[in-house]
Amino acid sequence: MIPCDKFYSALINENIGFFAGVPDSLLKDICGYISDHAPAGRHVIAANEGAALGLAAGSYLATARPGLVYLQNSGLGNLINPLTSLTDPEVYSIPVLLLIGWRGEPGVHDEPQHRKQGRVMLSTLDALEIPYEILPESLEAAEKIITSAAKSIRERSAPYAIVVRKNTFESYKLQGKAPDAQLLRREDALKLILDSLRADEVIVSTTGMASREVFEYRENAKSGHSKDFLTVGCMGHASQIALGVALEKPHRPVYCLDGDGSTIMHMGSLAIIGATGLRNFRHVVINNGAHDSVGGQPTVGMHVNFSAIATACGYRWVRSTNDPDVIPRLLSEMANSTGPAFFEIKVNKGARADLGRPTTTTFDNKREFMTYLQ
Ligand SMILES: Cc1ncc(C[n+]2csc(CCOP(=O)(O)OP(=O)(O)O)c2C)c(N)n1
Repeated sequence: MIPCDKFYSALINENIGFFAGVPDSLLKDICGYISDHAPAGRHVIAANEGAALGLAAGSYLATARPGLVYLQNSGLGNLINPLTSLTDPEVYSIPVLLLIGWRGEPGVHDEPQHRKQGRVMLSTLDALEIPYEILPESLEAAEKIITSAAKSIRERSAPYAIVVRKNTFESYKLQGKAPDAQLLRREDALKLILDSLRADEVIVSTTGMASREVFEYRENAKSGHSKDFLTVGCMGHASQIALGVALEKPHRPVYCLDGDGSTIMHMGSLAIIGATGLRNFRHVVINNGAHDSVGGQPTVGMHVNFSAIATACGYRWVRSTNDPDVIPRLLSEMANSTGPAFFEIKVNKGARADLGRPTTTTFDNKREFMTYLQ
């Protein structure tokens, strides 16, 4: 396994000192190390992977030094446009090193949302004409890969990818502040929301642990899963899935249970929601200021005035709180409000160590949800 500090030093030795990306569970140790050690202004946890590539391109334009963009392979889709129309040798020809976490590697057990992407990732890189190397586990071999990758991006003035398998990096614990004793955890906030739902209300929950917690809540309550669409993949799009449902079912209240990282990833969607003026749309953003599901790396969530944004986008009922005691009252106000409604609940990051995963399939989930809506 590769120690994160040595990997980071090898990058710095190659004069790759600007970092941007969206964190990944498989890269959590190296992402955590970069978060704690890159100097201010030289590391940006980006809104999405395409934005990260934009940042690295901008840094290169200003310094002539290539940067590193890290991502989970789920984010390759977000990267394709800037890879083909910005950094590509036929456009601006900008060197950048990609560090890609390989979820869904064939032969390695993974969740359904990762399998296709895992299978087609190398052929996607081939199709994009991006050379790559799979990172070996030994430090010495890894250092050689970094050297040859750095040479390749400079000589070709184009991207090169290093693909990272599960368990390649040694563990590194992200530094963090102690939890705020006043705040709930995401799971407790979800419980209050789910407790408050009325019989005909449906939800679309976001990627990561939130959907797993919703699933477990329903299991424990033995209430079935037919009112929930669990967006296990496709990070950042839960609100638009919920909006599509809400448009088609204008008499049924539809809740989107979102995360701050997911909301920020495609924040333009808020403008679209506001503009629809849909009375039955209710957007709850559970803000823990982190990409909690993949290692807890910070988002800018706690620095964003989501309420002001939602209001400016045209949401009609907007509230934000970090006070657990007022959440039930505000949920009940939201249930009686004319939407689009927006409710930000600030919580601590962190989850139960024994949190499970959905035991039903994605197909069951889709079928039951559709049957319920019909
Ligand atoms: C396009 C894409 N990029 C990255 C990921 C990896 N990923 C899964 S969940 C998650 C964090 C989500 O953060 P947030 O919405 O704030 O929810 P939290 O985990 O904090 O509850 C990330 C980065 C992904 N699934 N898809």
